[in-house]
This record gives sequence, C-alpha cells and structure tokens, in this order.
Amino acid sequence: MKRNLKGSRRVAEKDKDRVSSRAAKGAGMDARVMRHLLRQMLLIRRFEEKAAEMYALGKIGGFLHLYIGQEAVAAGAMSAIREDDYAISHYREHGHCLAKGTDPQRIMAELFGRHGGLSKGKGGSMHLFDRAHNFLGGHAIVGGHIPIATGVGFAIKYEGKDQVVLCFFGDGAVNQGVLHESFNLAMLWKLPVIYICENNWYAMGTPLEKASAVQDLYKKAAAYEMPGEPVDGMDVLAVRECVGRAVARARGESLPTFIEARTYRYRGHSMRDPSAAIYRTREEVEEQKKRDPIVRFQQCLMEQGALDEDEWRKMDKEVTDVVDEAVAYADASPEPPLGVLYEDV
Ligand SMILES: Cc1ncc(C[n+]2csc(CCOP(=O)(O)OP(=O)(O)O)c2C)c(N)n1
Ligand SMILES: [Mg+2]
Repeated sequence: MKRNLKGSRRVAEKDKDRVSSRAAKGAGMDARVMRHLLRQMLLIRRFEEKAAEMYALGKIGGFLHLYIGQEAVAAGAMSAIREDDYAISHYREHGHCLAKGTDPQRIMAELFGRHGGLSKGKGGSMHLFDRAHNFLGGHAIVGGHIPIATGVGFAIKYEGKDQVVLCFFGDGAVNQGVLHESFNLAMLWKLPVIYICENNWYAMGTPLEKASAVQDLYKKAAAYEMPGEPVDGMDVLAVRECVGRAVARARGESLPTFIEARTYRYRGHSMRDPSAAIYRTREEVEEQKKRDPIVRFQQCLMEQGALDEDEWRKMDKEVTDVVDEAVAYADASPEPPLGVLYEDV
C-alpha cells in the first residue's frame, strides 16, 4: 500500500532557516570544521553513488545497502568523538566506516570481495571491520550488535578508560528484545554508550507505523530512565550538537543516551530493492529530497561566506578523485587466495 509521511515528517520550509542559523553560528565558530563536515558527507555520497555503479557493472556481488540521504548522521556523529572512541553499526555502514576515518580504498576493495579489502575480501559490504580505527563492524543481524556495543561500554568502564561507544542501528531494531536488555544494563551499570537510531521510517518495506506501537522512538529511553533525544538527522550540525551533548554525558557522568535521528534513505532497502514505489510513493521520496543534508548545508555555508563556488567545485573534484582511486585500488587487488578460506573464522 502506498503512503505518505505525515505531519512533522513532511518538509518544513522553516527547516532551511534552522540549518541556516546553525550554519551561521557554526561558521562564526570555525569555518574549517563546517567544510570538513560538508566534505565528509560528500565523500560518503560520491562513494555510495560509485558503489551503485560498480554493483550494476557486476564488480560488486551479494548485498549492497546504500546510505544515500542519511549522510548527516554519520558525519555529524563522528565529528563529535575522538579518534580512540569506538563505533559499531548495522549493515548500512559504509558511511559510518568512512566517517570514522577508514581508507576508502580498503572499503571499496572489501565491497569488490578482494584480498586488499578491510576484511581481506571475505566479509563484503555488510562486514566492514577496522580495528586500527576502532570501527567494530558491520553487523547483518538486525539489533545483533547492540549488546556488543553495550559490552564494549562495560569493558571501557571496567578498564577505567574514558572512551565512548557510538552504536548505530535502524528503526527496525528498536523493538528487538536485545535493545531493551542492553538499555537496562547500560543504565543499571552506567555505561558510556550512545545508541543512535537512524529512523528512516522503513524497515525494508515495512513502515514504522505498521511495526511500532510507539512512534516517537526516543521516548523508549524513558522506560529505563535513560536520557533520550530526537534530532533532525538531515541537519549535520544538529546531529553534531546532539551527539556532542551525549558524549559529554558519557565521558563526564558515565551515562548512556538514546538518540533518535530522523532521516530518510533515497534508494531502495538494498540494490535488490530498486522498486521503491511499491511501499512508498515517488512523490514522498522527491519531497524528502528537498531536505537533502548536503545541498542544504552547502547552500547555507555559501550564504554565510564560509564556502565559495570554486572551493565547492574543488571539494567535489577532490572527493571524486578519492573515490576513483578507491575503485582503481579495488580493481587491481587480487581475489583472496584459496588457502586463506578458513583463516579468521
Ligand atoms: C534478526 C533479523 N531479522 C530480520 C532480518 C532481515 N532484515 C534485514 S534488514 C531488515 C530491516 C531493518 O530495517 P532498519 O532496522 O530500519 O534499518 P534500515 O535498513 O532502514 O537502515 C530486516 C528485517 C535480519 N537481518 N535480522
Ligand atoms: Mg529503517
């Protein structure tokens, strides 16, 4: 059944003003940070567009879940943590891995299933893992990594360290039992874990309103007396600020937070679901694209004088070159040799 997003989820004209005023504030603070955030989002977007192209050419096999539309969440959240903090994600994780600082070449090679990939070509799109950058995967079971994040939070506290964990998952994971078990323990033991639900309103083809008795997902934190906040996940500065508050709480008070980042995916659930029109209307998708996190932020930075046309073109060219080099690296990387088939398992 086709449907439309209602009420607060619709495009609000005032959204742009909100981004604009944040950008103004931000630009006054540090234009370099603003340009960094824009570049991160653009890198994720161009990387994903190229991955879709490579999938169509048959260079990438298996599953491929694109993050296009949701870039502000990964870019904003990662900008609020330190390099030695941890991040863990579900299977729509290319953006998180890129934003955590992983080399795009190693990620593309993994998507290609090549030996030079992050998981030596044996994991593929859903199993990116980068120990050097404290990126703990890439997990295919919906909600399966939420207790792992909670355990990492426990380990940090047990060892007396001051790192935090960012745990990303979708709206489809919120009613999984493990999320509730994790929330209970994280609050009981006061663990430095920031749970970030990227609410893109659909779990495959199932709309949130058909799957969840509670529509304001952040409110679920209240059952555990855990701090919970909604945030506009199409506004990179809003995400950065919201995650920043949670990080301060985690490091300073050793408390978890549940953030509901309201966002939207433009593409199908995976490359095998190109027919978005089955469970949502094309009009809905087009309407949501008007809130595009990259376009709006870029325009706002230009209005604020933090970016000019030349810099924007240069940034896009640089990022496109990085992605092209990633493809060249992946293409040149060999298939995993047969002898390593049973290694690392
Ligand atoms: C436990 C479990 N049940 C079902 C699936 C099949 N499945 C894969 S993705 C998905 C939808 C999850 O949607 P959501 O959590 O909203 O994340 P999104 O894809 O929107 O990013 C489902 C049901 C699975 N991988 N794991
Ligand atoms: Mg979803």
